[in-house]
Amino acid sequence: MESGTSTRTTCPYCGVGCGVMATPQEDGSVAIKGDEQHPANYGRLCSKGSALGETLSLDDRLLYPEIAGHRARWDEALDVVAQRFSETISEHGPESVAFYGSGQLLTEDYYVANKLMKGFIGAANIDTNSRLCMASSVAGHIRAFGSDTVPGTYVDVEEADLVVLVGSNMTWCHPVLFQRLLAARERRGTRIVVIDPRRTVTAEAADLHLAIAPNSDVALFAGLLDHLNRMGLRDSGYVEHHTAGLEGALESARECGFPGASTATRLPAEQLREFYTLWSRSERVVTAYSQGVNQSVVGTDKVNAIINCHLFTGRIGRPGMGPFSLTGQPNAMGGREVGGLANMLAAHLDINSPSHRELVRSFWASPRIAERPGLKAVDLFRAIGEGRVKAVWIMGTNPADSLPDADAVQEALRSCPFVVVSDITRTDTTQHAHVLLPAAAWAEKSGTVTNSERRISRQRSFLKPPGEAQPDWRIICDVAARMGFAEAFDYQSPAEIFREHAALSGIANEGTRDFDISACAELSESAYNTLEPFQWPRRQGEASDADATRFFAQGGFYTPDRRGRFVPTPVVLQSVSPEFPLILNTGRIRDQWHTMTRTAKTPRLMSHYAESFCEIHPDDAEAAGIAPATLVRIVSPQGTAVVRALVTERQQKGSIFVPMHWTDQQTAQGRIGAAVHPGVDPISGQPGLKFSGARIEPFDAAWYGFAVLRDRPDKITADYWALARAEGGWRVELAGAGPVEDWAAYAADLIGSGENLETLSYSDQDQASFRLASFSGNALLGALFVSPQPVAVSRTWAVERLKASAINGMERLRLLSGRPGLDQPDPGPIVCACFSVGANQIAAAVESGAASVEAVGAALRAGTNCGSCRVEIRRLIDAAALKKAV
Ligand SMILES: Nc1nc2c(c(=O)[nH]1)N[C@H]1C(S)=C(S)[C@@H](COP(=O)(O)OP(=O)(O)OC[C@H]3O[C@@H](n4cnc5c(=O)[nH]c(N)nc54)[C@H](O)[C@@H]3O)O[C@H]1N2
Ligand SMILES: Nc1nc2c(c(=O)[nH]1)N[C@H]1C(S)=C(S)[C@@H](COP(=O)(O)OP(=O)(O)OC[C@H]3O[C@@H](n4cnc5c(=O)[nH]c(N)nc54)[C@H](O)[C@@H]3O)O[C@H]1N2
Ligand code: SF4
Ligand SMILES: [Mo]
Repeated sequence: MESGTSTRTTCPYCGVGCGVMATPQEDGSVAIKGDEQHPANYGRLCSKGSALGETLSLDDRLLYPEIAGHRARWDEALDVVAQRFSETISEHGPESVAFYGSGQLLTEDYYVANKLMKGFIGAANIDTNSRLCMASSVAGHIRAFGSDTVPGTYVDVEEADLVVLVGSNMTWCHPVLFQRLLAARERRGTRIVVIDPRRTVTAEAADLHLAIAPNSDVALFAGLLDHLNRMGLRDSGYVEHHTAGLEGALESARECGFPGASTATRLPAEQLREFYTLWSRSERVVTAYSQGVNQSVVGTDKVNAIINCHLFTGRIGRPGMGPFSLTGQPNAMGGREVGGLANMLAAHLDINSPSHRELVRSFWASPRIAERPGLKAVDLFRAIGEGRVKAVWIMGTNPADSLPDADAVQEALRSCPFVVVSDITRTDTTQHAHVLLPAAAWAEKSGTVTNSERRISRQRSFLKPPGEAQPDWRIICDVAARMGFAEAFDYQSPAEIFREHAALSGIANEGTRDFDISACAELSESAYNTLEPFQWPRRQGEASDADATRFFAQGGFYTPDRRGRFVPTPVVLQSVSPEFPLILNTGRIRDQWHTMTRTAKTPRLMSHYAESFCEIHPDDAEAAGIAPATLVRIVSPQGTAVVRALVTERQQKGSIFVPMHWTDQQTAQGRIGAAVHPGVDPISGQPGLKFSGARIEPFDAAWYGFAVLRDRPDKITADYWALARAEGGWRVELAGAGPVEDWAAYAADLIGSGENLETLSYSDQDQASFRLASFSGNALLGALFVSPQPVAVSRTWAVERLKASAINGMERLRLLSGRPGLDQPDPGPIVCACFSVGANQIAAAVESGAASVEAVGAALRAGTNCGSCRVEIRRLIDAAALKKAV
């Protein structure tokens, strides 16, 4: 793409699906802006979206195919993949091979992968990381609606009087939608309720936070249904004409009732009552939910307990109301449309229906079609470990970290006779690959994605793939051709695949299936290239000017009798064992994306949290002998992880929280997936990633260290380390269980050594504390701080020294002492990633009179770009006010 030309594309991170304008610059960088015309974001971007330009560097990218760790030609690599898959199939049958894909693949990639597996290999062993993400929503939708349909739109979030966020940390995970909600609240006084065992930033922004006991959502909503019934709030017309099965659901609701809900959730009665009253009185209510609902062994029941309340009151499919599953990944929804899950067929057709199977088979003109559902993610990797699946192709996902019981997953991959991985960089998963295929990345790929509100948007390439990287759809088609299916996979462009996908959605549909984009079946290349974002359905022959599409206001469900279903949701209490008495909850932070293969490339995004942590309630920390900022070992029956202790009352007693993001690429023992329990919801097969039994113990550190480094170290020798990119270099946290003999030698190993370096060092008598800084000319090459306690050096300030143009005299001594001078105020931990504004700077602005988030923004710009940090700024203002009051 010529520099200066803007391309309209879509953000590759969350399911909000924001439009992005990417403009390559003459210096090789790319300017990123929100697309003002895109109906998901109208120009806004969050911290991750805004930093996309910084993730495009080619260091770490895979540039060439590899076989057994050695560079190979594409035709060699593709031959090996096709041959090994074909051999395995002919020897052991089609179910001995599998694909494991991702909600981050584009619809076109996904479509061909699914077609190859289900129609040509003839098994349904294609599953995806969406199993870890959306499966319970899909199953809940299908149980209630007969189809996997999200009834509402983003506009509903803005037009509601009450928005209930269940198990959603929307401030951090769907930031632009959250900003839209906050703007709507300004206009219309929307009430926001957050249901989350933790006091998250989202909970702090809410009018009411229900810190329920983990996994008690079913009881909360069963109790609500009972309350609605007692209050006579049934929409009798709707229930009578459009639904079935109410009695069973009411019975389980009655059994639970207010007392049951109260016991299970452990909420104060008046809080529970307040919530029930609010929900009852607000006709315009949206109940939006995410992983606190889906990632549970009772996830599908949670989904249906929520939907039951909406069906009962007829609050569905009309402006400002409805249940709303927030999809996680940029194309989780697109993956569901093409049938990327092992228990689905393409185009929302049913794999269990012989006529649907025949319909797809004849449309594809394929020799066979999968006869039954395939293995779901957790079972799939178990089958690999047990040798039942002998060849697997992993695309666009990192199961060695993101699956529960992740050490067992690594073991399974190690034992698997043939592993193919398509990725853009090296990960904990790629190290198990017999064949490694370099995929084109976001900036280089073209296709479509579907966001949480069923809106299909184009992703458009604006850079050439580096080295020999290829788009996923092409890699899959090339393998298919080599397996003997050239004709069926002879696509010349993503548009051609999209047309076929659209055509399939309309075949024998006639309103019997929700997913229908048959109006796009004839789309020309140029119409595809200029395709504007649109919401499905878009049926052939129907006007395409609808600015919002909704489902089910007038019934019309996709069950055989077209009635929606109430589902009984009995309350099953979850418990932990005395040996592993804490509930380990896992999830996300604001500035990282999953296993960090892209977001860890940007210093800005690494400055919010530079290492992993474990939120622990002060009482639990004390009982386990864990002091703030020390290291904690999390132990479960599955495995262990070591991270920093973050002692906070935001965490409820009895539970701990660890982010899912850190891997062996960034830290020594921080893969929390290793400690996560692999139990799944029996209906959806989705693992309960938010609830594992665990215990915590102190990691006995003989010493702690912190270093800033200009160059990435080749190797880090420490029992604990966490490495992060920083402006001008790297920062690393360290700790060791045993003594280090020679700190100067240790520092030289880490920082680098050379002839022309000037080194200053300091150590106390028993060598328990040690500091060293190395300079090359005027500039800092690296500094190491060691202490028997967690190192008390300002990280932000020390990191800033790396890019200081000249450090001389006094400044060198200050650096060694780890204390900023008065003329170099310490910004403190970074709060606003967009403008790199630290907590100390915000506190100083508050001290000098900035009493609102707006005033802080006016003084420092903090919070004025993406807005994702505004709740954290509010928290600092409130803390200062509290300090004044006491
Ligand atoms: N910054 C960032 N944003 C992302 C992503 C990312 O990696 N980083 N990933 C994207 C993806 S794929 C997804 S799936 C979404 C996930 O988005 P979210 O679901 O919002 O994020 P999580 O942090 O996984 O979990 C949400 C909350 O569920 C709470 N929770 C735990 N147990 C329970 C429970 O029993 N009941 C209730 N009610 N709540 C509970 C947790 O405490 C947590 O705060 O985020 C998307 N957006
Ligand atoms: N403990 C715990 N575990 C969890 C969760 C949790 O809350 N707690 N959440 C779960 C959820 S909701 C999700 S969605 C998963 C996410 O987990 P993963 O899917 O494993 O995480 P990612 O880091 O997004 O992995 C995407 C991979 O695709 C690569 N990639 C990027 N672009 C492309 C491309 O265009 N083509 C190809 N071939 N590769 C590409 C990236 O480099 C990266 O290695 O994690 C799940 N695991
Ligand atoms: S909210 Fe942020 S991460 Fe999600 S799509 Fe928009 S810019 Fe990307
Ligand atoms: Mo997800």
